[in-house]
Amino acid sequence: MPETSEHSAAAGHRFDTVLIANRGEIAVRIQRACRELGLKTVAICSEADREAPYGSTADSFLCIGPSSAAKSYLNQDAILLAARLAGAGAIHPGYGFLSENAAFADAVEKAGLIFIGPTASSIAIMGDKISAKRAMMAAGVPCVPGPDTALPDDPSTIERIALEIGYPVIIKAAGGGGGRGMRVVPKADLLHEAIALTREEARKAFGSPSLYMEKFLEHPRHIEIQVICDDHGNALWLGHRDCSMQRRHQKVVEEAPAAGIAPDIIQPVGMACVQACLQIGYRGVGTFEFLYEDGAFYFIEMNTRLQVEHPVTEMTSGVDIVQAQIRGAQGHVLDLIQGDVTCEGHSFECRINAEDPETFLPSAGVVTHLALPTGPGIRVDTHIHAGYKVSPYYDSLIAKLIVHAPTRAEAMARMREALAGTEVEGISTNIPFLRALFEDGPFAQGETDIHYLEQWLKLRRAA
Ligand code: MV4
Repeated sequence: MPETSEHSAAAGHRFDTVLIANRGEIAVRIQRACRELGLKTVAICSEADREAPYGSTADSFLCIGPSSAAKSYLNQDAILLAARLAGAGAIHPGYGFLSENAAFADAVEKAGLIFIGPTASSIAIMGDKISAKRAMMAAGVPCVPGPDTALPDDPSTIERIALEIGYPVIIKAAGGGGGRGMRVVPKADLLHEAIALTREEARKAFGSPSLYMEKFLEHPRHIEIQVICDDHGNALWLGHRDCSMQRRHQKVVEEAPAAGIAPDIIQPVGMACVQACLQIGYRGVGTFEFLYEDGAFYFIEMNTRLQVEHPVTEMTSGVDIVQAQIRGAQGHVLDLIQGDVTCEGHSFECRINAEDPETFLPSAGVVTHLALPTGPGIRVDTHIHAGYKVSPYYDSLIAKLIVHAPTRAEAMARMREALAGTEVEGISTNIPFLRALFEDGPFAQGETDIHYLEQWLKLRRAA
């Protein structure tokens, strides 16, 4: 057989050095996966992160700009220059920052480097929530009732669409996502004003006035499906997660699997996601977000990046998602098939944030004392240590506490124990509030939805 580029890629020669275009716990996580695969790493930082330990454990470390993310972690030219200077053959974007920026993925490939993620075209399709929905409907993924086209301008046509869907409806911006640019319309006489307001917001925030309309689901859970695809026509789903426990679209606790969803209910949804990946030629890791209400799943968005909460799926599936993602980018064929994927036990993740317990504003300062839990079934993903200075410039996530146990009840008990063994002093954190949440009865029973945490916080404050 002739030696094709595909075969040499399968032998792992596509790159030997990875630039990690991120900071914090995910920079540490990705670096670890690279080393385990025998790859060299290039760390980058802003001026605020000069002292960060992830810099000294990398093979090279470059400061690429001032503290402001716009001038450092979002500075595409500076990152590409750093990759060239340090001899990186690939760039891992992590999550946030440039991870879902199609223009960056394109610029990386044009510079002759590998973007460890989907193609720029897949990112662009999923970035436009209308084209994402159209692709999913075409692939047989169940979606929220409503057209997979942009709302027209004609008022009477719009009214007819809303009546067909049935009130309440929700107006969403095509360029939105993650909770930005949307508005609920409870009844017909509020329709046109809601559309006008959302359109103006969308024009300003996303540079596009394009909107779409869906049935508004009032009490759904947020359930997502993790997929991983190689460049050779193979796609797998690695189970599901429940991410309903969120406040203002920031997830606080995630778990895998979602409680109380029978395998035969989720199975066809997972298979539809796999089918959709094959149909759109998706590569890399991805997450299909669904709303789940009254026993049915409705697709809302697809995330084309590695997610913060990937560890709960790693714990239950046994698959190292970051390693698999990097190997996929090297051109390797996925080394497992769907039949090999099992979901064992139950996993929770708590996001530990440096924030004020009352106002939720980021709490900057020096960590004067740190104790982290250890023991069977406990994992901590973090970049901090005693003496670490939490800067006010970035996301307040300082650690992820992850547990795994045979059953959901045992995993909850293990998380209580892990939280009891976690001490962070010098800055404020949400640890007291996470401890209280893991004592909550309805949460223990799995009786939550996307509104539960905010209602619980409101009641707690009143008490
Ligand atoms: C919805 C919805 C109800 N009905 N769409 C918010 C984030 C974005 N990913 C989509 N979001 C929602 N879309 C329909 N048709 C309710 C939400 C929603 C939500 C979704 C997931 C997790 C938390 C949420 C909090 C408020 C609203």
